[in-house]
Amino acid sequence: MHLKNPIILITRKLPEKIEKTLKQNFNLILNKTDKKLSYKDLKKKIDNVDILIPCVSDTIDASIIKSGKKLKLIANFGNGVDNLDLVTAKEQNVLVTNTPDVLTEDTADLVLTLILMISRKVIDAQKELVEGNWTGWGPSKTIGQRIKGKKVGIIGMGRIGCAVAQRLQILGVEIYYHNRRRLKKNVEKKYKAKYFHDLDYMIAQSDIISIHCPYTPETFHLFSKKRLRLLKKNCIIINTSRGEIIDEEALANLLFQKKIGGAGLDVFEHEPQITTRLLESDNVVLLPHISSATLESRIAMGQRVIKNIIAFTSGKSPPDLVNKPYYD
Ligand code: 8YV
Repeated sequence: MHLKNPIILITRKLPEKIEKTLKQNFNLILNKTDKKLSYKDLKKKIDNVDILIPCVSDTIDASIIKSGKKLKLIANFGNGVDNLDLVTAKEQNVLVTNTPDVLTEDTADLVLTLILMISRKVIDAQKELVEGNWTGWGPSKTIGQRIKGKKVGIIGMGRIGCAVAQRLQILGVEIYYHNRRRLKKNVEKKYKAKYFHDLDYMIAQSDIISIHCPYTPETFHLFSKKRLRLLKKNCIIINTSRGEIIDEEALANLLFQKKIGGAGLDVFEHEPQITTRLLESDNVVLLPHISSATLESRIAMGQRVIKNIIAFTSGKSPPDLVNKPYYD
């Protein structure tokens, strides 16, 4: 189906270059202030829209989708699609696309940053200095953990998990992984990664854990209060995937009581709210969901969105289709 002069709603401010390209080809409803649209506003604005470009900060539920009477495509600006009701989209014959691949490397870089920062207590060390408490070098000050030789458990060995494993190799760690499906032998060999079918067994052996699975009903609180208790006393846990995968309150309590080594979190269960106890713990690095926040990633994500829209409006199948229509 060719779609002529579609109206496109972009919920947030995208890179100038991307908005400019879209403007040359389509009728846009922009969000110049970048302020998150309220649920009510979004519902009203979507009424006459053919294509929606939402972000992770927008909850596109059944009611919003059904309010888009002309809605035909949701071209998500992001990889994860847990913010979208895929079932309703499919029922309403609304196609959904995402932006895979283009944010893999930047996300993996941030994982490495978090591992290094926490292992070497970079934040605590800097705090001592900037707060004027540094009295000079001391042999037992700000003692971190050596990374070499540690066991790193990766949960979800997809694109990002593999990119993390690749980077970890130069640090001389042992790489463990747990995945829905075991990787092919040659891929395991490439990343020197050892497969563990039993997640509990793997995490109980790991010194560092990094989460890279998508958020689905099955992975909600995958790290439950009970499972978190299996973590080693010095274990560092990294989450750049989705906050809902960890029981944040249970994790915050463990960190606060120093029952685990630390945490590097770029995502939270109730963004932008953060469990107070996390803020009160000193063995954490907490970031405001910036894993893919580089200009290069953002532009590439936008270009991916444009590619999907152009394919769709010219009657072709968009390359990054997440849900297939019933009539396929
Ligand atoms: C993006 C992300 O910044 O793509 C994802 O799944 O979590 C982020 O890195 C976000 O989705 C943009 O909407």
